[in-house]
Amino acid sequence: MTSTASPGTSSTARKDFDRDGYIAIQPLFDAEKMKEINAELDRFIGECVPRMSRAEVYYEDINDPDSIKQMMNMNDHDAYFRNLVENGPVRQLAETVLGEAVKPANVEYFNKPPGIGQPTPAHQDGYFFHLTPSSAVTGWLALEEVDHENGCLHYVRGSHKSSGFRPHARSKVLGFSQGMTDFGTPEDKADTVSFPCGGGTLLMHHAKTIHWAGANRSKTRSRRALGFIYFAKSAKNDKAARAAYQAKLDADLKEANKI
Ligand SMILES: O=C(O)CCC(=O)C(=O)O
Repeated sequence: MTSTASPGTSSTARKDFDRDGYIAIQPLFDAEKMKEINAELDRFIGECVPRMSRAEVYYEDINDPDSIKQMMNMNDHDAYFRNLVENGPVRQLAETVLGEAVKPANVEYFNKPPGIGQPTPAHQDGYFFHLTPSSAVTGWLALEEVDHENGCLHYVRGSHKSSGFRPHARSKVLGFSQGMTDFGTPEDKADTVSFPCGGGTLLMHHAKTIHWAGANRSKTRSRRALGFIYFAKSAKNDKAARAAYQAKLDADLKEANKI
């Protein structure tokens, strides 16, 4: 069964997060701040994308520059997004739910362009973070109205409590290199919660929380969001393993003419 979630509040954030593996703040940012963030994103695309590598900007259609589906490391390229991940309320929330100081790791852009936006396969982010323990969160900020038609996020409630990771294998979906191979058990289905939400909503999930999203079935609406990744200060980060994984992935995607 898929149910629609009720929003959490910041005062109960830690408790809700520990129980469910995610929280929702609806909204974290008001309409004026969202106008600013969306304008800064447009500026970023015009100014920064031309100097970013192919491995940092993915297109749904490699021949269509208007079909950006994902961007990585936005904080490395631009002071506005660096400040947003390092100093804003998203970081405060990450520290609240993890109960310790965090290291901002990445700002990503997740888009599903109208008509061609692919589904996001079920996965656990920590599978490719290479952290021990896998103590990290992703904040996911809706930049516009998101619903079942354009591809809202779904979480499997409580899935962060499992001891290890579920099995993953290479997925064919650009931007989500690993997908779960055993997703869809009766328990997965019973515990799935969907998050249609308005622009300005912030969802935050644990690195072990199973999540996925549908394709964008709208012919006219995009589905744009930002991801803010934070590692717990106490988690050990195997940078060499992570870099080796990324280098192999980049080489494979290049060979397949996907980037
Ligand atoms: O935006 C999406 O469809 C997926 C985002 C995601 O996997 C994440 O934030 O970890």
